[in-house]
Amino acid sequence: MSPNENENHSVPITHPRYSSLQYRHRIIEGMKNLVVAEAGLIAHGRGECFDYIIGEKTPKTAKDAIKAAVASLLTAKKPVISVNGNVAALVPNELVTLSNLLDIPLEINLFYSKEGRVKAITDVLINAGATDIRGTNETLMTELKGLESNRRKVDFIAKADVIMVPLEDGDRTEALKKLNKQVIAIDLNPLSRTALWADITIVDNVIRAIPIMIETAQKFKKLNTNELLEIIKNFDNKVNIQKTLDLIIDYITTQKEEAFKILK
Ligand code: PTJ
Repeated sequence: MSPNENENHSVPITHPRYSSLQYRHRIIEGMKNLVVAEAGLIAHGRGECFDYIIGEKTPKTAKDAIKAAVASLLTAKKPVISVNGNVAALVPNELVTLSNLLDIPLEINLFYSKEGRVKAITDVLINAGATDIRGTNETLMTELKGLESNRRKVDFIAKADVIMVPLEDGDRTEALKKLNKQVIAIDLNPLSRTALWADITIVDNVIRAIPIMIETAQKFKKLNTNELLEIIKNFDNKVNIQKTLDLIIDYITTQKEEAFKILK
């Protein structure tokens, strides 16, 4: 669902930041319903700030990373998509569409443990049509080595070879890498530890990146394994992050020139 549809709000549709404010509203509602952690509001604000300096649109570098990510998910033996409160509040339908299209489980994995949160997120995913949700049964959980936060408790992630982590805090990607797992991150901050440790880093907003992943998955499902492996082989995450940082510098330089035209 686009934020312009079916949402009751007090923000006029003509407001220049209408869409952005609608997503804020989803995060706030999510917090009231236990889906989003209190800190999720702050995380969202940090994301907005980074989104601003990439021009609030998907850069070419993110599109290239998305191609490698989808190829990687399609060729993986045991892929999984990790779900936290923010992503469940922002793009539940898109997340479920991607999971169903690629036949990949969604695993709820939270940094902030609080009574009722897993149930609230499970309900959101079920309402969006999810058929394979993991991370809900404590008896199936094991602990990831090298991680002390609540994120250490995992189910299918322990067995997975490729893990997609849309929008999250620092140290889990590092822990997953030390366990020889492949990590795909979506993070608006190209300098975060998650972004730097991941094998494939999509520097974009999850609200834009996941729909593009869906389109890409529809196309790539027609490719054979060798073609998909070639896409992965031709992708260099280090070069891609460097190019993203250059793009940010260029954007800020242009914005500086624009600001000077207004400043007296
Ligand atoms: O639901 P939980 O308990 O698992 O907690 C989730 C949050 C997000 C609260 C937790 O993982 C956290 O505190 O994360 P951080 O350390 O604030 O990091 C979040 C990262 O995601 C930052 O690098 C943000 O720039 C980035 N980010 C925020 N919003 C978006 C985003 N990246 C992509 N799309 C966004 N919409």
